[in-house]
Parts: sequence; structure tokens; C-alpha cells
Amino acid sequence: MRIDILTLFPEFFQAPLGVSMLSRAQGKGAVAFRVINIRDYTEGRHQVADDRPFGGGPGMVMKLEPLVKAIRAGRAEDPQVRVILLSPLGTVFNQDKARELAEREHLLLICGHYEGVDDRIRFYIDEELSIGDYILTGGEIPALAVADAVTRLLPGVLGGEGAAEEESFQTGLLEYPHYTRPRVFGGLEVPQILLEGDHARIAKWRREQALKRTLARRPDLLAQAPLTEEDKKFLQQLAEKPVEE
Ligand code: 9D3
Repeated sequence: MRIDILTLFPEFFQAPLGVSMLSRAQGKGAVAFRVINIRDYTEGRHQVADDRPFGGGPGMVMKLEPLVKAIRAGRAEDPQVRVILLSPLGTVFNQDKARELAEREHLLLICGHYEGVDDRIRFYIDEELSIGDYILTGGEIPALAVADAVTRLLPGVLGGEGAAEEESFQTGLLEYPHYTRPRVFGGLEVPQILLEGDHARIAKWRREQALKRTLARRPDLLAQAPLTEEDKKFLQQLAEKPVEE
């Protein structure tokens, strides 16, 4: 997959794309990132990428011309490219969307900045994504979040795992708690059942822990999660007893 990122701040991406999983994924040839400076598509010596808002008001608005030139260059090179604007007005990015994007060959992620982008950009992009209901200073961190979530799903990236494996582990629940050595730390013990080596009991305990945590912290997820009759019984029994933790 190729992921192109259009930004006013190319330096922003150097470290995140240069370390850890995103760097390794590039090394393996699973993904190729290209960071493109929007200023490369501006006119004149001053390379102006923003302007004052029509109608007045505070802040600056990103100009259409450089963005549209960059998008046109992208589409001319590859008519199949998926052009995505990161924007607080977008639909909220989630794991389903990450899986969907991981099926594509080529993404062009556009990072907005200032108070926003000239609204007519809508007619030149394919979709608009937000990463959640909080205000950031620009689309750079959202573009990295999308790039990261998509890249880890590509075949060969997570040590042989890929989207398929991820899919099969998708429980729709929060994860069960994990522990490693030492067995006791500051008086806090690892649950005894994990030390006994009875794998069937461990699997049952982990499933119950996942259900319990999801009920306590993210009850919204339970409505969507595929639950067995046994899961439902366990949850009912939890509802009857007062919940500890
Ligand atoms: C007066 C400013 N804003 C109204 C709330 C508009 C605004 C425009 C641009 C606010 C923030 C930004 C910069 N943010 C993004 O470009 C962005 C973003 C975000 O802020 N939160 C979550 N997802 C995203 S995706 C892009």
C-alpha cells in the first residue's frame, strides 16, 4: 500500500514514520509513505497556503488552489487513489474503517490546519474523517492515527499476522487483564488461576474478566458484541450481584 500525506508541516512526520512499526512496515515493503508539502503547490515567492475568511471572523482558512492542485496531481498519477480529508467534521474513524481502508492500494491523507479548509474542498475529496470529539490544532496527528491503524492491518506487518488474524480475534469486548513477573509486586498478587496451568479454566476466567470489564467500563460495546448464551448468563448473574472493582 502507498500512503501519501499532504501537510503544511512535513517535519512533523519524520520521527513517527521513522521509528517502530511504521518504519519496520516500510522496511518490509508492506507500505510506502510519501509526505508532500502543500507549499510545493502554492503560487509565488511567498508560498501562501491560507487566507482571511470571507464574511470576517477570527483565524485563517486554508486556500483551495494548492490543495486542489495536489489532489489533481495525485489522481493523475493514480485514478484509484482514495482521497481523505482529516477534519473535525468528518465521520469518526474506527476499526471497521481501518479494515476498509487497509483493502485499498493507495490513500492520500490531507491534513487541514488553521481554523479549517475552504468548504469547497468537499467537491474534490472522497471522504472526511475525524478521530473523535476533541479539538486538535491540525490534521497531522489524525493522519498518523489513521496511517498507524491501517498499516498494522497490512499483511506481513505484525510478524506474519494481518487483517485476517485480527478479524478472528475480534471479540467486540475490552481485553482481559494481563500479568507478567514478578508474581507479587508491592503486595499485589497475580490471580492464582493464571499460575495453575489449567488452560480451559484460564480461558473461561479471561472471557469472564473481559465481559465484566466491558460491562463496567464500556457497556455501549456489549450491545454490539457477539455473545454466547453462557456469556449472557454470566452477565445476568453479574447484574444480580453488586459489582466489585
Ligand atoms: C474554531 C475552530 N474549530 C471549531 C471547533 C474548527 C477547527 C478546525 C480545525 C478545529 C480544529 C481544527 C484542527 N483539527 C483537525 O484538523 C482535525 C481533528 C480534530 O481537531 N479532532 C479530531 N479529529 C480531527 S481530524 C482533523
